[in-house]
Amino acid sequence: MFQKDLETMPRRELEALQLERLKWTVGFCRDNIPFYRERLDKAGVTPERLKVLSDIQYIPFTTKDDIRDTYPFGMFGRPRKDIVRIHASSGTTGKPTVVGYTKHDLEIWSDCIARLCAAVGVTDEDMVQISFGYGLFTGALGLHYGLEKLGAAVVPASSGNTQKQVMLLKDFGVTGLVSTPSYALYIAEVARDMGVDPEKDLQLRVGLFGSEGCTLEMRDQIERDLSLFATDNYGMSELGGPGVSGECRFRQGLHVNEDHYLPEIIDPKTGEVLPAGEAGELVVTTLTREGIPMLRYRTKDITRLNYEPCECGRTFCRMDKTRGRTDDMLKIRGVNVFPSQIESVLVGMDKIGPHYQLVVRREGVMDTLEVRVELIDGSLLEDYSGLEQLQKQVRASLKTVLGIDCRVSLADPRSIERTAGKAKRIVDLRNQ
Ligand code: DLL
Repeated sequence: MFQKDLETMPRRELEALQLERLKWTVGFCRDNIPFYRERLDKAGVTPERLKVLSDIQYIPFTTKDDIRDTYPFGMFGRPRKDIVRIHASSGTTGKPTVVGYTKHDLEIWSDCIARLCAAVGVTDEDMVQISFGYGLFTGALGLHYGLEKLGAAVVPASSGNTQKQVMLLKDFGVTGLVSTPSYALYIAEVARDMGVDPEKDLQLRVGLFGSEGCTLEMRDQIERDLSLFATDNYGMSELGGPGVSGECRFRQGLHVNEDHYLPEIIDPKTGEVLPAGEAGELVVTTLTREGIPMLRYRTKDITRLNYEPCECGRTFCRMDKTRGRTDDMLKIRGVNVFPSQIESVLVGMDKIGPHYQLVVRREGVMDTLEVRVELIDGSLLEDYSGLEQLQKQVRASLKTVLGIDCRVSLADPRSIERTAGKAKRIVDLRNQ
């Protein structure tokens, strides 16, 4: 463990530390950020009023719109001279949400990342290739400094130029890979095309994946394709980036770095806090951030928290792999459908590849769903009855899990776009 004393702190002590830090954060926000001062005054919240952790419920939520409305630096808690790094969300439309870091924030960020890397057994003997795009995106630089802090050698490959990625993995004898799960699959595909057999020709041991969802089925496929042990890591720009939570080697949920992030689960419709163990929207309060502290930030990600002790000895609670985002949930003929449910059906099915796309259309007042999957073997396109049979089979499997019927189209091998970052799974044609 990278910081064993902190990572295994008894829960009572941890909760006392969280309360102390929550009070500090509320005081810091009131003193330094006019946006928060106004909100907290209106709600009558002062640090002194927070007697127990559950008093957090009196603090109003913060949303992405709040950050956008104060674009670019209106939520910063420190003057410009104390900010040493800027990142921004990967949002493709509108203004990005901007985050700033003080030196202290960067130190803590690296600690949080180093913990997650150590939790999968990364050491100073490892060489880790970072195949996230370097830039405003938090993924690459976040992992970069955390891995260096741990003493691992970093190969800052950035994303794209996939043949070169494979060459570096092979020639350098890289032992760890950092990327999105979908890009990892693509790297494996290109490696095969280049005649590189990951099991024999590469020395990859671990993969730290994140930034997008990855079902267990997809994880199995990545592990098979790249011959490594994969973990899931979660975070978001508004909370500083990766480092909020990640899996240990037991992979029974993602340990939240609870001394720096206080998680809650709420009912996304009512905003009511849900009891431990229930699924709902994750809300996170930062406990030590100065650059841009967040009070009860609504992540829109759906998950569940588990406070049972973990076999690894860490006392930090674990969040389930996220089920999806409240804004990615599709409502098809009245039934809620998450892309992750579809992924769990498709990935690993015979004859079809792991890449897929979901096309949503509006027909009348109903939304309809078309699931596009790729054939592994293009010659099946000539075998009409085989094709029809496969289509039926995919459709039936989807129906069993989703409870609704959807259209299935089988596309040519490799016809679905590959990306070096987050995969674009949903094609929404509803407003066209
Ligand atoms: O994706 C930060 C990050 C970088 C996390 C590298 C992990 C590794 P954003 O671009 O702001 O930040 O996107 C945040 O991505 O609200 C989730 O919906 C989704 N997301 C991030 N990690 C996971 C994950 C980074 N492990 C948004 N599983 C979040 C599922 C994830 N979804």
